[in-house]
Amino acid sequence: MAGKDGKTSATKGKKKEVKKETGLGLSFKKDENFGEWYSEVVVNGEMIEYYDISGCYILRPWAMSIWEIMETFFDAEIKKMKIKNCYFPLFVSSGVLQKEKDHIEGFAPEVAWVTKSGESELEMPIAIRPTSETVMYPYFSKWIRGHRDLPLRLNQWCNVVRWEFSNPTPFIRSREFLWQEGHTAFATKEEADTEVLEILELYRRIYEEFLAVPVIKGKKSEHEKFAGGLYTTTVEAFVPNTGRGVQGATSHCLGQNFAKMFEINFENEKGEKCMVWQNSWAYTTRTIGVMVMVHGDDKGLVLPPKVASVQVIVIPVPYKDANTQGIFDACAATVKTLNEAGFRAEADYRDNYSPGWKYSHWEMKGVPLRIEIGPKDLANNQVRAVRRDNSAKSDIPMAGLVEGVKETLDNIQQSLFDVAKQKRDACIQVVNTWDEFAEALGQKKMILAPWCDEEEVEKDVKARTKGEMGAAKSLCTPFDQPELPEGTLCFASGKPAKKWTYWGRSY
Ligand code: 87F
Repeated sequence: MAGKDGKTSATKGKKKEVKKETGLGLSFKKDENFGEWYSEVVVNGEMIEYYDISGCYILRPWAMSIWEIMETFFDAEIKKMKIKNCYFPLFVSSGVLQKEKDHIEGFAPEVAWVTKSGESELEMPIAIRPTSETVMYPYFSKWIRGHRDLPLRLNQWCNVVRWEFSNPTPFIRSREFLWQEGHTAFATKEEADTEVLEILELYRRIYEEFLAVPVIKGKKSEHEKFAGGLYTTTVEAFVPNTGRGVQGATSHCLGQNFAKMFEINFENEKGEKCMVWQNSWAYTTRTIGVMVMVHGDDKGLVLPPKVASVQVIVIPVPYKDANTQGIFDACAATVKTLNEAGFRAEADYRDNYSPGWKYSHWEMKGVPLRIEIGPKDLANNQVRAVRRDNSAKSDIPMAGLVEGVKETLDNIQQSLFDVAKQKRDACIQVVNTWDEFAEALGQKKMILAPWCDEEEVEKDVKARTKGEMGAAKSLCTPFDQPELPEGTLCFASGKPAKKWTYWGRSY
């Protein structure tokens, strides 16, 4: 029977069980009901609050701090590449937005418009940027005159709005999201090509080194690339629980398509008029959602130390007749030592919660390492350390605190990546025939298959796999290509295969 809250008595019973212990906990299990688990974990982990407009979410400090850590890294890296930050307006006039008709055509239904101020209709509706090509490129045309104005390399950190209609999901698919968008112009294609890969490598590092999420670098098919560009490169992640690929970030070479449309020309050394070569690239707050999906567990979020705003939570465990002040002082000293060594550590001194409640609370929030200090630890001049990722416990002598914590956090970071990679790799299936492909898709695999690289065949794959779960599509052609033996045939068309490509369902 469904209860007041719409849950069946079975799920309610489960919830009660968890609640009895600590007052915290998740009512859904990651392996049993992934969708509900995800919604619950981002809310209970205090990353997200739902908002009264569908597809819009509040990013709470716990999520925003992760975004800022990635931003600090990426911003410093692009500045080393002489890319400069700027800010263009949020609003786009309809004339400018529609200037590049082909590019906007397919996306038009997702563009949000402002039509009124107060009670009066605007003379012309104004669009809210879904991306900034059409906003920026008229000014590229104005600012670029001669070869000395090149390269022009700009980036902006901002929000964009895309009025999506399908299944909004916090971080993964929201109607407003945060991103950086880079837009650059060069005199030569070679320079543009080089930058595409340099940026893609930074995206790989964000996923693998910061979020501990393995990704595959590759090229999008003609069908899946950004239609306005020349070619699209991507880092593709995979969520084993749902068997879906996720486009993690993209770095496009736009070629000269936009230069032609927006008349972005320059005079070269010989005084000849030339068109620039352009790139654009972006990563978004989706990164955070992928991280949650990959590492989270039945106790809540699991944050990699490199992006956790609290890496170590110190919890006093006083006993009735023990030296409570001594324990609190040891906690404060521990936090101070760790902060001075550069770790993000905090203590939870709240006296209205029990240590057990605090353990669950910080586990839910995914703090990588918990330090407990009780009477025994105080007497032995040590702390008890408990890892979030695998629950392993160890005693660290106070004298070796900094070294011990450093080693443990490094180990957690590496281990999260290794475990995620192992799970991802276990989901990769190499197939050669349609039957093998269909079977692997049914098993939620990420499929590596030899392909003839024809757009019609990809459309056909989509059509043949259409169903409740969504169609399969090409995810990317990995740069790292296995050997393709002479005479290998396409899994879908039976024609000679040209390359190995990853396929699967995706977000
Ligand atoms: C939605 C509405 C209008 C994606 C849209 O990937 C336009 C668009 O152009 C649109 N959704 N796109 C493609 C964005 C391409 C490109 N823009 C700069 C990027 C990286 C950053």
